[in-house]
Amino acid sequence: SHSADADDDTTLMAPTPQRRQNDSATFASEILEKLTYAIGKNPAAARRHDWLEATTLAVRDRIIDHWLESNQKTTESGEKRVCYLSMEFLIGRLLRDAISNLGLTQSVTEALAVYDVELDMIELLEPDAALGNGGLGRLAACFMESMASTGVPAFGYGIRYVHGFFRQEVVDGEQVELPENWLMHGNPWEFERRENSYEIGFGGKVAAIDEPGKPPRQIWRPGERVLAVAYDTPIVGWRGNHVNTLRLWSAQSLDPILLDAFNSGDHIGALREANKAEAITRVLYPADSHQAGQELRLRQEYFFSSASLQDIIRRHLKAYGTLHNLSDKVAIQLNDTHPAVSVAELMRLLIDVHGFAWDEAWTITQATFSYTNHTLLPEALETWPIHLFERLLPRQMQIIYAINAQTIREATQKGLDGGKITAISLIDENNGRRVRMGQLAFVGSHAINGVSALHTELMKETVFHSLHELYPSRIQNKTNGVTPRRWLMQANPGLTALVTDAIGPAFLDNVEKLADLDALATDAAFREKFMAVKLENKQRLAKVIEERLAISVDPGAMFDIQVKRIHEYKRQFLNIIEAIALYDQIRSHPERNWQPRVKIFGGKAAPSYAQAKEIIHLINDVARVVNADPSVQNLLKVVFIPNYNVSLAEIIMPAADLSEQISTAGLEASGTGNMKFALNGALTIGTLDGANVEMLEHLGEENIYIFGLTAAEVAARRREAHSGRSIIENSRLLREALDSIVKGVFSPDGQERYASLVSNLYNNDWWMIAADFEAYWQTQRKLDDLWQDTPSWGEKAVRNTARMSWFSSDRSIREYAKDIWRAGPGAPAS
Ligand code: Z57
Repeated sequence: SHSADADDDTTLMAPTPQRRQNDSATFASEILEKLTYAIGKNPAAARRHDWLEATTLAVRDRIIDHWLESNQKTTESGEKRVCYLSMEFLIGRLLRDAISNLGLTQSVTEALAVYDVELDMIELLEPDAALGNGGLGRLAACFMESMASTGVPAFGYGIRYVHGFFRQEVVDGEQVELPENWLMHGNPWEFERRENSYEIGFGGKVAAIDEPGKPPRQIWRPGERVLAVAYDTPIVGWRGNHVNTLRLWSAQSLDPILLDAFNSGDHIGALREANKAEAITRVLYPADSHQAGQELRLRQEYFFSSASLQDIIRRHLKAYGTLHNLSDKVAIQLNDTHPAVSVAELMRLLIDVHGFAWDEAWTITQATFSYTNHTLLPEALETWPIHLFERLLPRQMQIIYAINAQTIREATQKGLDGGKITAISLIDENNGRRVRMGQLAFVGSHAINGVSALHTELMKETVFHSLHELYPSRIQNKTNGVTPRRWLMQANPGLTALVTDAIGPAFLDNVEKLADLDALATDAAFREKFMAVKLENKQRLAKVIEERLAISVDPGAMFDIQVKRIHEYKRQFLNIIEAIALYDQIRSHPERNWQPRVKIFGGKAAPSYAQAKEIIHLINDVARVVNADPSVQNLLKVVFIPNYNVSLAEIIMPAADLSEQISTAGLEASGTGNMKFALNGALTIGTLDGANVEMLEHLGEENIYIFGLTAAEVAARRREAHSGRSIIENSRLLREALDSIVKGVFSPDGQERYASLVSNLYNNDWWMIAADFEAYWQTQRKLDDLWQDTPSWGEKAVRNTARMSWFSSDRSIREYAKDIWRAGPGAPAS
């Protein structure tokens, strides 16, 4: 077998004897050495890309020193490891992150200056690793960084997509998707571990084996096999104290000769198979909070789950020679249901391959897994048709039936009735028999968590109501967080310098110290410096907008920003309707005291999500008309920034005055953009949804602008079959704004373009846009008033930065480590 005894890990090697010097002269000579001997160029011939690569390689050497030490330490101490299984890791660029966490910013900058090269400039040439869609993938990346920073030994396990999230262009106001190719110039951060590959099977048959004297067993004989090859990227924590591994799997065909034999001499057939194998990790599915439902997607899920479990088992057996104590040494976190098939796969490996009896296998499985739920949206809950599941994974399907039978038996014993049994069942019988991955992940885990307090309560009341009744202590809350290294220190060096100057550098190691800023919120001189930094960040963003879109915006205006995936529940539509109403009002009442605003949007729509694409089109149509109208020139601009991604977010978050977090209450599980904005001193206009609720608690109600229906009120209106018609008829502002859309004011070339978008509000208003419009408008006008009062705005902005430290992903990770994983510093020895 390809995996037998393969010994990847850096873990058994001796620690490197030498520690490299970190002064700028040493760096200058090492960069030159890389340029010469790894790239084959001299400084005169080097292009900017060559400098990037040489610098990356020189920095990488330092990381490797720490990486080997971290692995060695974990292996020797026998500490428990966390394995974070995630279909997505939305990493972004790594060079600045690595340099900054290693404390090398100054020496690398000076070293490059020797060759007349600017670090800030070559950093921009690194491709943005976009192996994720949005919040879920970015959370996984923040968690990887925080696990390294807080010293939790961890592996991230995922997929090495050849093509990450698509690149978005806007052509004639519409989204166009272009393929992304992040590996085009190679990837200096990754290490291929050829020796670390596993066979992954699909299809075929299950045979019952009945040997005399032994209990009968099932054996899976797959009809297809592909190879999973590991690629490792080191993830450096703050001050380089600990380095973890992100292990991504790439699909390769088995040895072509083997395949040829497998297909009995059919060479062309063998090549076709090879292509099919490699297709598994070719591209990231671009649907966020929406289930794709394709067979290839299920193949991806099983492929990376099985490879990760085989790897975990191999490592554990090597160290302990038995799997009985697996859960003492490994905690596996399922990031959403995408890796939920792992529950059945671990059972298969324990029972069929390692000879465990069912009950012990189940005890080990449950003690090892835990599961994070990220959404309640019915269209995002994963289910797979039984016939597809059975054809692709016949043995796992049998195991799922057996888990289901066992669960239903338990529920019946505890007296749950028919309706509740239906809700608990792993098989949905109402939509043509489907496997429910949420139920599978739930029953296979000892802990299940939501990502904000509100979301966790709603999980108990809705999707997992009956499972919660059956297992009342399993669901717990772990509110999301963001890493302050990337989202404050790296993205906002101006603010970081100012804060260091004001309260000292302790907050760099302990972000809670940011609270010391609170006392400075009433200090006029400090506030002015704080707002001066904000202005510089806005100038930087204004420059990007000018360069990319040829729109000039005034950095003195209020930057009102909504950047996130485009989704009906996130209500970019509500925001742009407010912009239209504002446009109308400014023109009809030019004498009023309007405050200059720039409304900035960014985000991608799933390629198959028609309404989301219409909303992008509308925003761009409105932008074109408003920005060309001299009557509102300095008071209102509308901007849609194409291709929103992690790197753009790093420029956008620090430049916001106002953060739009306006989802229909009850639908945004947490939000994490909301945290990045507020940490960087933006005020929030938002609904009582997701983590906004907890931001309100931490910030105090005078420092956040909350409006609109609550989750309970939304649910009640939906039960009453609420529609927007009477609300629209009674609101002149809203009616006129909608009329202008329908009349084609923004789409003279396409009169019918937005007819259905608008008629949905009259007939249904599912997302409560009409219902919340008036409250939203009024709250925006309050913010206009506040904008005029510079000291008050500044005071609230400072308090936002001062009071957001609880939303650090270090805090989230410490909670997971203590309450779910029992791992990391301070965990009881096992
Ligand atoms: C995704 O990005 C999220 C949930 C999903 O079910 C899928 Br699929 C993708 C997001 C939520 O919408 C956010 O509210 C949340 O902050 C984020 O996951 C991280 O938990």
